[in-house]
Amino acid sequence: MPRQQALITGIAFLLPIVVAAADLSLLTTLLIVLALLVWAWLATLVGLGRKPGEEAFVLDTITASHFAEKVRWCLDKLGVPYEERRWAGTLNAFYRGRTVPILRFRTGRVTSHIGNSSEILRYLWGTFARERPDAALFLEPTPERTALEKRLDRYGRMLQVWVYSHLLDEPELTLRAWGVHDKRVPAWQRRLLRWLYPVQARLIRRAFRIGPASYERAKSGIEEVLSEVDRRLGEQESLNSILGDGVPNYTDYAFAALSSVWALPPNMGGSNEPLLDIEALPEAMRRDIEEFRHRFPAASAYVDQLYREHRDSRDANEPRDA
Ligand SMILES: N[C@@H](CCC(=O)N[C@@H](CS)C(=O)NCC(=O)O)C(=O)O
Repeated sequence: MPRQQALITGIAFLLPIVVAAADLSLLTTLLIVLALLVWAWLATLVGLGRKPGEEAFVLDTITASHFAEKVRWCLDKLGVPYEERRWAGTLNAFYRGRTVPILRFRTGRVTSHIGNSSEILRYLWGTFARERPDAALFLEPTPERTALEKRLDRYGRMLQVWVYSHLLDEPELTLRAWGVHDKRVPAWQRRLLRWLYPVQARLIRRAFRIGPASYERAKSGIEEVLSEVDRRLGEQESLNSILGDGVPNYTDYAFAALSSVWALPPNMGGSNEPLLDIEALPEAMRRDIEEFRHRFPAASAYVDQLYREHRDSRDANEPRDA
């Protein structure tokens, strides 16, 4: 549905150009407008007519989004079926004013949606704590967990600054992360993204104020969180949970998912190969990654362990690279 609406809106925007270029008559133009209105109306009716329960959850994502990975991981752990819809990176933010992940679900006859990974997790807890109490226990938002989650969300934002500081001057790598080779992203978006790259890169630079000072701030903020996690894990006998709960909870999955930006696990997003090859990364980025691994061995071993033992290759058989 959202893609169909985006398509109808796109056509409506392009229509004046088509009318001028093809010198269409008033009657033809009116008929096209009428057809578009009927199409939009039918799409709405089909949505209303769909039985509740069909397409229970739809998760909007982009190829490389550590915040989307956090929600995806928790949905997988919860064991609820969902359909993932991948968009090309940056298009949602700068042309629709939305970030991913977005969770869409049926509430009665209508479809509702929530953005922002932490709010999505609260919704899942609210819904499944009663329906599947055992399976949902890892989502319980205790005060300790929500306090850690806030710091982890800041860590996620600092990682965005860090990764873009290293990658924006490497269009091919950035475009790969934004999904130009990902067959699950619609082909028209992948093509559009290639054309728009210089604009998108500028917008990202401005949005995150990319520069030497923001890079330094982000890197030291990242190291602060890694040091805290490393210390907490070091105090425990086994690597089971940052907060010492004995078994991983959603903050552990969030930490690993957000860290996937530098840990580059082979099965990020339930896939079966790393999104970016470490050897292909800019040297300064590789140096930072080596430093994170060297200075924070328990934290980085924990990310690897969680990806190895708690992350399935859910969609390993789906087509991925074009
Ligand atoms: N606080 C938000 C942050 C989400 C966010 O920054 N998402 C990025 C991807 S990691 C995004 O939507 N980028 C824009 C886009 O790709 O269109 C959350 O927790 O979900």
